[in-house]
Amino acid sequence: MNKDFRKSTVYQIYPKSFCDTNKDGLGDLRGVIQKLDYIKELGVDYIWLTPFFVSPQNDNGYDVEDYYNIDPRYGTMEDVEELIAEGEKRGIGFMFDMVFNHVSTRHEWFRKAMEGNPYYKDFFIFRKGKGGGVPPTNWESKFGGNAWEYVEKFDEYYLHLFDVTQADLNWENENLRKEIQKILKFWMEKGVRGFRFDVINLISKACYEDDETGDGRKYYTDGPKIHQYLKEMHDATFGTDPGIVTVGEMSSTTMENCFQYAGRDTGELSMVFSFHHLKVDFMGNEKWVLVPADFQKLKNIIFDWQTKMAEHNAWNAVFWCNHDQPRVVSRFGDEEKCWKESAKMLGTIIHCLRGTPYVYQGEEIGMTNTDFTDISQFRDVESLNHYQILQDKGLSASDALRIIQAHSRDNGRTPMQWDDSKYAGFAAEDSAEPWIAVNGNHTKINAADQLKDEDSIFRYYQKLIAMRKEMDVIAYGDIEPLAPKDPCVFAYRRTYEGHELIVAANFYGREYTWKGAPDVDGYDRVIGNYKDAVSAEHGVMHLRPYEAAVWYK
Ligand code: TEU
Ligand code: CA
Repeated sequence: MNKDFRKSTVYQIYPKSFCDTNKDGLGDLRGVIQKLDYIKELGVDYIWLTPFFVSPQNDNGYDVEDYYNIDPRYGTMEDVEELIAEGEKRGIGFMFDMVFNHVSTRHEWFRKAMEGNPYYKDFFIFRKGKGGGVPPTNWESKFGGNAWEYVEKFDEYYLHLFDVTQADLNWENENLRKEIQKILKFWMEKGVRGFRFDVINLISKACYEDDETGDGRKYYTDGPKIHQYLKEMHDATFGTDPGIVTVGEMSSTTMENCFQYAGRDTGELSMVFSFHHLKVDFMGNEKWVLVPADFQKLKNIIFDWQTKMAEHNAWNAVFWCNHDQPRVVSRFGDEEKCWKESAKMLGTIIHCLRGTPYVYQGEEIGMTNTDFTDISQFRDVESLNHYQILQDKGLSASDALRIIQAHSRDNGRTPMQWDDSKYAGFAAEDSAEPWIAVNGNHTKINAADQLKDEDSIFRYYQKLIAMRKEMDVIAYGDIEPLAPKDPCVFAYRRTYEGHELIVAANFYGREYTWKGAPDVDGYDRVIGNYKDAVSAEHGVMHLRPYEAAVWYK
């Protein structure tokens, strides 16, 4: 099963929130098997599964205790083998999520390190403090607080860029790198068709110094040996099999580095996730604030990445949603009045871009942010930490909650809405309560209804995914931004071997007349989120609220 990743679409599953088959309130691997026909119906080529390896679940599996075994809460190795085989039957390949920047402090390597075993101690980053209880550097953990944890026994600290139970690995150590290669080969032999590498651009630390102007990220992001490490991993493992697709999650990266990470001939990865376009409702790098999304900035970033990555023969993953992000229809669309139109509009923008689109579970039915009204309903360690940090900074509990509601990763983690039953079909009605509450709007937003409705968001995503397969211009074409400075319109042109695709979208909920639009006379309108055609004549388009349409010639 070798696929062209440029024609492919990936569906991301967060198993814990997808489907629970044994009634314990947690989604599981058998739940994924059960829903493979649904995913097949959508038309995707790959499924990226977030981690289900043995883990204490402090960060929902991104804290891996054992890369070779399955957390019993998710299932068994037999389930994984069956899952891969069942995917294969349906022409769907699996991408597993490999977390190699850190391991759980319960991982055997860390336990041995803590016993004082020097071989394993060097798998981690232990450093002396500055004395008087001052850690080695002032770097901040991404989940809040200082990034170093004191170990009395050694009078040293270990580095954790994420939770205190996620200890960073020392990639300088060749034995560690060999262990990583072993893990990848193990899963390749099981028939895995791809990998997603968690925060992989953080593995090479430049030095351990105070960052007087920031949080430390300049010392560990896109570090000095990162390309060397990726090439080495590529050559020793997945590089030997051209059928394997890889995507690196690149935290706060630069485009120059991505030219190389995801270059056609650079021998590193197939493609990259970058996040700059999802920080347009932040204040700089500060996520825990409430500011309106900056549309101009969003367009600038997307177009900049689109055109420059193309110039450098490098490949993007294109996406709005994942398990770390709020739901896009709530974020950039309108979950109330124009729910369906805005969800389809946002899908149109992503799926016609140059890159491999990723659909996050529930996005294809327009799932929204949570309806949580109390902090006790949230589960994510990052949200809970920052709820406290915001109040320590002087915010009231209710203001802190409003910020958490807008930005929490739990917005993307409520159970998949399969139907309108008590637990949305995520779990049976007589199951244990889901580990995180179902959104009350599942009576209105659910997969069962949308499968019956030809005009649903699901059916629209299905068409978008099929279009990429049918039209080379979407998969291979060049991209030219249109009206990059227009305050309402998101539009671009794709061209390939004499064919042309024009994508136009009104990003807002008010009618808008776009003067200077391209003339689409003589083009076929191939998809749109309103039943009748856009009114367009001689370069003037009248776009209805959140209207999106695509023309082909
Ligand atoms: O996320 C990396 C990461 O830095 C962010 O997406 C992070 O969740 C957010 O920016 C914090 O504001 C990856 C995984 O996708 C995430 O689920 C894990 O928690 C994290 O790595 C640690 O493994
Ligand atoms: Ca279960």
